[in-house]
Amino acid sequence: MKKYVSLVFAALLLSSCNDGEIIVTDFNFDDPQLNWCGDTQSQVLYKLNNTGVNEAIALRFELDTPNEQFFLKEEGQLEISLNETTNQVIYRVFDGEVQKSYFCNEIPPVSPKVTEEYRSTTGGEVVITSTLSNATDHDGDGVPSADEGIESGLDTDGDGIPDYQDVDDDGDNILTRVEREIEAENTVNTYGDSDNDGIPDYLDADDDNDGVPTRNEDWNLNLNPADDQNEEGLAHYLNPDITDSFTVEGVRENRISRSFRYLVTINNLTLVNQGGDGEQIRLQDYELGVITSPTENILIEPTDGEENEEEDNQ
Ligand SMILES: [Ca+2]
Ligand SMILES: [Ca+2]
Ligand SMILES: [Ca+2]
Ligand SMILES: [Ca+2]
Repeated sequence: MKKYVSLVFAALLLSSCNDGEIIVTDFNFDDPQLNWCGDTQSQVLYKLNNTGVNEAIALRFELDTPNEQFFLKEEGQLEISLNETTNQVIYRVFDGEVQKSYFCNEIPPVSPKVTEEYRSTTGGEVVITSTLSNATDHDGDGVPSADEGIESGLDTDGDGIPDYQDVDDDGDNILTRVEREIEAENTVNTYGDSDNDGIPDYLDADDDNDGVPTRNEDWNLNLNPADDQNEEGLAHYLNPDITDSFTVEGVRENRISRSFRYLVTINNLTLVNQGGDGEQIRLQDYELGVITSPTENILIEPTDGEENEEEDNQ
């Protein structure tokens, strides 16, 4: 007769040995971090525990459409139905230390030996939820996206790149992360306002209010007006007495870093012991763990307002 163990967010796994001895295994792998290996179709997400007991839990699944890897490149959810062939959760206890390479080899190593194995049955569902890792400051310019008008799509310089994705919000060829740190006598919301016109430098296309746009005060035409200075080190673009104007072609590249965090949960997970009496473990809502995608370097080209993203892996 089968024994049924019903657990929600299981902390312990009780398993019976043939001789009746009860082994208490830590099923709640302390570290939520998952490892990944796979090819264009077969994917494995797994984690290991070699503290006190040698155990591993893995989710194997296959992509419907062959892809580089399972990682979604957008926020959303990927749902995978468990079955008994291609998409399965496997929990194993070993007689020795288990290495990271264990699940990534086509042929499992001879040792350590598996002493207990549980496999999931058909019926459960895996949900992989992806969220942006840097959703509070998408462009990494130090001004929170919420303050950069992410809701309204504010585009201060009108280059088609909204402020929350624009590394140079006023289009003056001095990056926002530089301008927001400029120390000025006057400030707006803690950001320096060199000409005290109520517009902080990082949003002001003419920082010294001398009538010459900052981007045109670029004496050496290197797309960086900040390095053109007088002997005292005062940049011409912050010096209202200097009004030389140059025709400057082009803008700084708008590159931002992006990565996603994936939370893997499994609903209605039933694990069946592959040996002995077929003991079952049922988990209504099991959190397998989290994994983060590699960081991508995204180039966003200025447009007339149309979406135009080009991906460029680092
Ligand atoms: Ca812009
Ligand atoms: Ca920005
Ligand atoms: Ca700027
Ligand atoms: Ca200003």
